[in-house]
Amino acid sequence: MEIWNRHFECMDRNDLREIQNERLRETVERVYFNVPYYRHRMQEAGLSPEAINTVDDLKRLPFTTKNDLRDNYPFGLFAVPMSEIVRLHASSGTTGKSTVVGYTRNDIATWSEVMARTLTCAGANRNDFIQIAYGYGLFTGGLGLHYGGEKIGASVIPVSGGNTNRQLQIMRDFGTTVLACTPSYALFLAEAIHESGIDRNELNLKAGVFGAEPWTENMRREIESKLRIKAIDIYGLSEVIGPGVASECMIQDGLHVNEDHFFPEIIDPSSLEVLPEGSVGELVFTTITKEGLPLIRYRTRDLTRLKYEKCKCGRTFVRMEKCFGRSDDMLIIRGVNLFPSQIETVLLEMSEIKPHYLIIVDRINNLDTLELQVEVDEVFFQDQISQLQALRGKLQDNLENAIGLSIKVTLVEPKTIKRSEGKAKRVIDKRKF
Ligand code: DLL
Repeated sequence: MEIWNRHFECMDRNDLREIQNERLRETVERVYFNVPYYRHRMQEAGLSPEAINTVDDLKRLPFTTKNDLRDNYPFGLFAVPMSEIVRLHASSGTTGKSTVVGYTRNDIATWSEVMARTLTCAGANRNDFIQIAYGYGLFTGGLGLHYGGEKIGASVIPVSGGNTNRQLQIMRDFGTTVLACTPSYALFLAEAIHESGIDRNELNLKAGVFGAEPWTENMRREIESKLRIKAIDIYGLSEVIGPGVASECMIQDGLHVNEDHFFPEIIDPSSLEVLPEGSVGELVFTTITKEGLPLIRYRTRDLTRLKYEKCKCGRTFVRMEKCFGRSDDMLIIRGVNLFPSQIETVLLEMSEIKPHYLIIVDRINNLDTLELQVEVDEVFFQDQISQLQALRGKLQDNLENAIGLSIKVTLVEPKTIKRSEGKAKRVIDKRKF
């Protein structure tokens, strides 16, 4: 099994700790002097950069959240002048105040490095053809995989997401060996191959690098047997760098975190205390080499557990388990992040609609579907059908503009959506994770 960067990926953990401590000190100093937000937060906590010497001191520092990024939209947490930024991405789903991330030239080099490790973890090398069916654009999936693929010298096919017939044609004609997309799209493609009558033996596929949304071991088995490939789980988030934060190796027993760049902690999402080794909790990252947007103790909201034993593959980096879920209400639909509050905001802006609603998420033919049932105001419900249809159309347009996803809207009579006595149940997620 090849390892892209044996020096770091198999490093003695004591030596790694030294490097992490040194890089953390540099990062803390950088944010203190270059980002007023962090300077104020540290001053409030009575901390100067000298107070942070080792990763054990991290727990004294305040957390950073998605809201902090939004409050400082778009570039307020950047630690370098814009002339140093060579790339911007933004997290999917939200319009207006989305979270914007910036990369310096060195950050792009780091990203390519961690993606080269990720692809090598999946057994890819310069002889491979990597079909990138993650979306290109502001989403980090497409370009992240792209730079990693080029770095290992593979033949990169930047087809981007969608257009299934074209995906299949390319897969067969170009001889794709590694497929990169969301796990749900991989299953969708598997079905499409079956229906198209293409014989699996005409394809050269051997592995897939799947992530950007939660998926289960069952889904993995299904993808592996339908496509006859090794399905590798890859994890990341835009704020930290994009894909490339952690990746499974061929052993498929946890995802190696690129700890020389991203320092992980596990906290209790309610008490915010750091939990003992091996506990399940919320994953928090401090970036220790990033220049454009360094983040201190960024709360991912993803729930998992860390294992520190050395892996059979020889890598010594800590492994995170497959994500169990999230500690907030964010949904991931066709790879797009969606908070129910985004839908509510649109509803509250329209007087014809009552904010009694239900969001129904399902997975039909391996593709996520999104439906909104919403009550119409009594007065409007008396209207003619054509007027109701116009209202439905307007609501659908407003929603699709706001969330960047197609959604089926169903108007229902006043008082038909079940009222709840406790916490309102706004979302029914029928997908089996
Ligand atoms: O999804 C980056 C990415 C692209 C990762 C391609 C892997 C492959 P965001 O759009 O910012 O970034 O969404 C980040 O997606 O906090 C998790 O909740 C979820 N997520 C990402 N990878 C996985 C995974 C990209 N392998 C959010 N398993 C994260 C479960 C995942 N959830």
